Amino acid sequence: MAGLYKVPYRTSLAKSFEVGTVLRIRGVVPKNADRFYINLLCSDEPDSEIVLHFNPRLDESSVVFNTMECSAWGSEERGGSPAFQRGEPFELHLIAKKESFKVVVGDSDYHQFSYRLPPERALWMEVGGDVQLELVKVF
Ligand code: 9QG
Repeated sequence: MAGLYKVPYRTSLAKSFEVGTVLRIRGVVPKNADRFYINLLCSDEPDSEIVLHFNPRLDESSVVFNTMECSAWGSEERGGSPAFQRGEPFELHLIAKKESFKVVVGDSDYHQFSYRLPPERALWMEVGGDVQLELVKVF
């Protein structure tokens, strides 16, 4: 079933993702999902650097965090216990803290991803892959 937002969903941010910014996303993981991603991007160009690549992998029961600088992926960091499940709705918050992105899934702190690129370099965001997207809010 389609979500309220057409995926891939890409939008420019009203202001840069500086410390204090919160991104709230609600969606549903389709029953046959393998992977989806949320990218915070420096630009709308195809070779944009990626300040945060947040990549739930149902096919690996884990979540990969990474950056892309100069068209190359950095080293992958993985979150702990599986936070997403096929066929289940989810809500997550990506919060720009002083030194890291804090990711909260549902009511639980899930992971802190220390900055490799300054968060305020993120001016665009994109959600893609196997996900039904119901709500995107930046505040
Ligand atoms: O696999 O890992 C994150 O480290 C790559 C994936 C890639 C990222 C990357 O193929 O997939 O998750 O843009 C891409 O190709 C994304 C969706 C070593």
